[in-house]
Amino acid sequence: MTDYSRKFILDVKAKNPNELEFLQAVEEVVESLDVVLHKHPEYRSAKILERMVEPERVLMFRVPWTDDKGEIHINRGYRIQMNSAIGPYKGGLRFHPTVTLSILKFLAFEQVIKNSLTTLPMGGGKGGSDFDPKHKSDAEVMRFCQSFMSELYRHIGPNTDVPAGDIGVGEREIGFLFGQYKRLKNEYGGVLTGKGMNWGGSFVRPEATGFGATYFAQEMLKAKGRDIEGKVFSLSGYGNVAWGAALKITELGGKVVTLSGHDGFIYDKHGVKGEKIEYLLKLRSSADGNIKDYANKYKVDYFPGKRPWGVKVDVAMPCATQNEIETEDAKELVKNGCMCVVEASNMPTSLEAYHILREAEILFAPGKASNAGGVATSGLEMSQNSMRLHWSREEVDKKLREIMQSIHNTCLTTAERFGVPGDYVAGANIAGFLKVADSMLDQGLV
Ligand code: 2IT
Repeated sequence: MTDYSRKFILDVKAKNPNELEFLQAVEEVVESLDVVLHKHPEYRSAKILERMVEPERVLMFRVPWTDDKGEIHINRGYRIQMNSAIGPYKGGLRFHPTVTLSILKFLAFEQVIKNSLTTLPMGGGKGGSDFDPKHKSDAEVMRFCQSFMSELYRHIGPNTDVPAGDIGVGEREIGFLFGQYKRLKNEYGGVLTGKGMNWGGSFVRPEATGFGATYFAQEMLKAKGRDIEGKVFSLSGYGNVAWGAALKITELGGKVVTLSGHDGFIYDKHGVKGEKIEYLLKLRSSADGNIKDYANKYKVDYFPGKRPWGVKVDVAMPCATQNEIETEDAKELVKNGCMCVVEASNMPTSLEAYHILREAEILFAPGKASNAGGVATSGLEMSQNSMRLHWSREEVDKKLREIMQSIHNTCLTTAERFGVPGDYVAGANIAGFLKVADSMLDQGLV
């Protein structure tokens, strides 16, 4: 690493001392950009990277609400408006007790690069709350969402900032948020994505992240003369992303043998398919959401307190959350001859685990590229809202597939151009960065 990059990382650390996840995300990107910054002094002198790690705006607000018994609760709401060089801020809202400023800044930072790769005009943002929707009634979730939007509405809009879902925010929450926005602004528009099909949503948006990651995996395998047909996949999580991936992997002839929850993982040697995939939707809306319930229902092996990465598979696809593949997990994957890791969640692989996988020359797709299908389809939802029309399922799916193929191609050609052929991480980080950086140069010192 050049002195410039080393000093840059130290400065970001000094300025954001407790934001471990944010620092992790920045460090990974700087590792890839070293060669670009070295070759292009104009980005250095314009302090593009220094600007990119400083959010354009951070909103942090009180969210008071009452539960069904009348007790008052106070949560913390956030929106990080990270970068608007190539379009309005765009990115999900996460409702989960682990949400902190560091988590949302890492997600917003990655979102900027991810959105740049989608080919669509979207800047980057992220938001959410430490509110936990688990064990809450619909009425409680509604009151929370209404309170959250009562502050957020003044900061967002179809041409300003367009939030969507993430962990803990699905169609139900988007509905309550949208209803409150409409009531406060007296405006019906594409201010949120992931909307219901009857009120401005897009076909394929629910499936899009999992479908997109599978299309990406298909392209990676194809580039090596292989195919999804007959391949065995381990997935983590059981939510929206794992559900969409299981649907598409199965359709393309692959087999999904694991899923996981906060309680452990299941191994289903016959494959998660058909009705068992639909069952995930039920599991998601149940109060506890233990993956053990799947094991009990379908009589498969259950491993409490463990992650699925020790299972021998061809492709590992993390679909749950950040840092779910750590050093020991990566060693297991290498030992078992896993050929490919495709990140479907955001930053699931720790930096050290990634270095182990890279060392072992395992094909590796970074989430910024491989999970971009979700936000890309959000972009397509925005287009449809702006045009006030509705594309068919086939049309959206075709566009999603073309976008994933384009991202794959961009990663490979960019990696090649900068002397690191086959390095999807470098390709994604560099290509995503360049579009934003050049736009920032064009727009002057902002
Ligand atoms: O991490 C992500 O890309 C998302 N949660 C989707 C964001 C979006 O705006 O659809």
